[in-house]
Amino acid sequence: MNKGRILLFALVALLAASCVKDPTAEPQSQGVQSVSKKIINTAENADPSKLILYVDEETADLWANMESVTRSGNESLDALAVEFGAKFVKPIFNMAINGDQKREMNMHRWFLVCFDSETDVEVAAEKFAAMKEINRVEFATMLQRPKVTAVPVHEMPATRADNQMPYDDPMLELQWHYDNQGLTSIYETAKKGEDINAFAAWKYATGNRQVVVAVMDEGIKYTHEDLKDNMWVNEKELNGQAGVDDDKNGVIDDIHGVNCVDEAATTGRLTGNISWDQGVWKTDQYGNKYYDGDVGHGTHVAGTVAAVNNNGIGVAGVAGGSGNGDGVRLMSIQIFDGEGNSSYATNAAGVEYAADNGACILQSSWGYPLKEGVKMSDSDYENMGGGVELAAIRYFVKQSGCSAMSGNVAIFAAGNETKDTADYPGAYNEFIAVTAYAPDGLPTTYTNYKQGCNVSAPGGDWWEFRADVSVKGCVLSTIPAETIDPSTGSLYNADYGYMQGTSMACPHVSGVAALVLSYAVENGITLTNTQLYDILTSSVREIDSQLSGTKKTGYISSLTLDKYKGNMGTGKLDALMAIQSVRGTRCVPAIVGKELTLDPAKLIGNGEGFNVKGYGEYKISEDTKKRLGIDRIDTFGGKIYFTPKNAGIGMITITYIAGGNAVGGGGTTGGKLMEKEVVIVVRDTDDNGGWM
Ligand SMILES: [Ca+2]
Ligand SMILES: [Ca+2]
Ligand SMILES: [Ca+2]
Ligand SMILES: [Ca+2]
Repeated sequence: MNKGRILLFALVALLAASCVKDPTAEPQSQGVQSVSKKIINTAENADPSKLILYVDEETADLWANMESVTRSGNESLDALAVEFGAKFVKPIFNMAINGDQKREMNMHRWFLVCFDSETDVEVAAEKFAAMKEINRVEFATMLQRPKVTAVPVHEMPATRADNQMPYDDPMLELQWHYDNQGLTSIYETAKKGEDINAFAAWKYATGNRQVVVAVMDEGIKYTHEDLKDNMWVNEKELNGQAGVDDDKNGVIDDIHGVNCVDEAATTGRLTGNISWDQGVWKTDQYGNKYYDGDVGHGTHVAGTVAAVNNNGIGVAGVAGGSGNGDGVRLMSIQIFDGEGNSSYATNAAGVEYAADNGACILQSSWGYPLKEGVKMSDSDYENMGGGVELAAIRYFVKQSGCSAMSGNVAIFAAGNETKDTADYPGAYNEFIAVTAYAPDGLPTTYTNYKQGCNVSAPGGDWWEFRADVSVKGCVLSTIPAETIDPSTGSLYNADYGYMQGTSMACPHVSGVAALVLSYAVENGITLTNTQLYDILTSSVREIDSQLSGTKKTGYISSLTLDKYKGNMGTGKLDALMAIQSVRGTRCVPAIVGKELTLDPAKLIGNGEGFNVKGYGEYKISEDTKKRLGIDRIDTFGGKIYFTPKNAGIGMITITYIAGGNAVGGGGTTGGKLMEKEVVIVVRDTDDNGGWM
């Protein structure tokens, strides 16, 4: 087992400290704020040629219309621009689209200044911060590349019987994260049912073209055989002229999304050139060669959200459709390109692009960890800089990219530093941060937990006991074959591969969010983004009862579980429950081997016993009976009784009489006969502390 492959699947950037309140707040007292307090972060890990400035209203208007970088109309600022060799000053946000709302959110006041390479930006920052027109100065902190590698696998024929599988994608049976059969061939301690319950959910929703998920990551390989049909397409650019911004959205030739790195590094401009296989070989200080470049992270994440389902090839995606051109669409917001990374400034522009071009979910498997030893508090986060990025994400959340939802949602990976705090920005209470569990339903060794973490999803785990099969406990998805595998130095040369990380857990939640919205679109239901957040964090199976003692994670290593108790978020996201929540269907917990009583009076309203009577009739599918191991069902006094023998989730429709004591003669008068769908969630143990 190559140790180098195992760790560091997070995007890492060191943080810097100083002190200012709300990232976009006005200075508390005009003119007397000290220079140091206006400089939010440090130049560590920042783009050395740029500064991000938040300016006052007057300067914002001057700079928006400046003739040249040294002729803005403000002589003292112009003098500074000359002194430090500023090449350009440009607004970070595109005020030509939705400008009124952006102005209301003060987005017109953020500017990017680019300097000559000889300029000392730290000195420049001091000078700019000393100007009364400048309210904030941020160094353009760069995201750090994901230090990860995929383990490539070639497509292999299916072995599970067709009738056990919802779709014909041959590798779907290896995607335990959708439907975990508890196979030890996949993971030594794998447990049946530790998955997002996708198969059951797909009976209700599989995807919808109206839902656009922006994947903010490496570029998506949009030509991938198992992704290309679910790519978002900007038709005007597709059918337009090369080199021309045909749809006038500010980006030239943006057919499948934008690149926030490449040209942005020199001009601050986004381009439409998405790539996924750029990189260079470098030599470290000890003379060792290493690869610095794309590793397939973005293509892998995209496949989990929406690889094309039921197309007879490869894998399936959570919201990849049913094989009828009905998957959700993937927009590529490229923040890594070869050895290059995006910074706060270009990230912000990328998020704005997603908002202005119809995305409703921001899938963000990246983040900035807090400095070691720093405990999370509001002020700590504000010390990081990133105010411009936060402004963009807040703007994204306020837009509505999907007709079925007012507002959008942003979902982040919690991070992989095994720390008790989610990475920024997912740690903010206004965004979801996703922790990762292994095929045994227990926390992974790498996942962050506790503060700021909201919900858990499968992130996968290496297994070191049996190296030959260990990788199967990771998440299987699409990868670009022509990208270099950093661990071998040769090309992946395969279209599918395994990766692990909260980066892999996050797209499961984005995928379920996309499924819920697809269901809403198709059933004429409208939600608010707050409701969707609520659905994603409350449609969960509990995890805490499993979290005591230790878990073996290798020959000699083990993981202490108690510290994760209460700290993995609300629980493990269940796609079926999430869709049922939109439908308003009640979920009832049950225990393997224990008799369950379904009393209609307790399933209506708040369950306190309403004036309804059971009618003793029910509908249940043979599939559900078989799956939950229900051999017989008894009815007595209008109640329904049965004992499930297997863990799992199933649906039963019960009949009850509302408003009256009995159905009249022949069933045509008296109380109204009603049907109610109930989801039965059967677990293995009864010490589960009440997941409802
Ligand atoms: Ca365009
Ligand atoms: Ca064009
Ligand atoms: Ca497929
Ligand atoms: Ca959070």
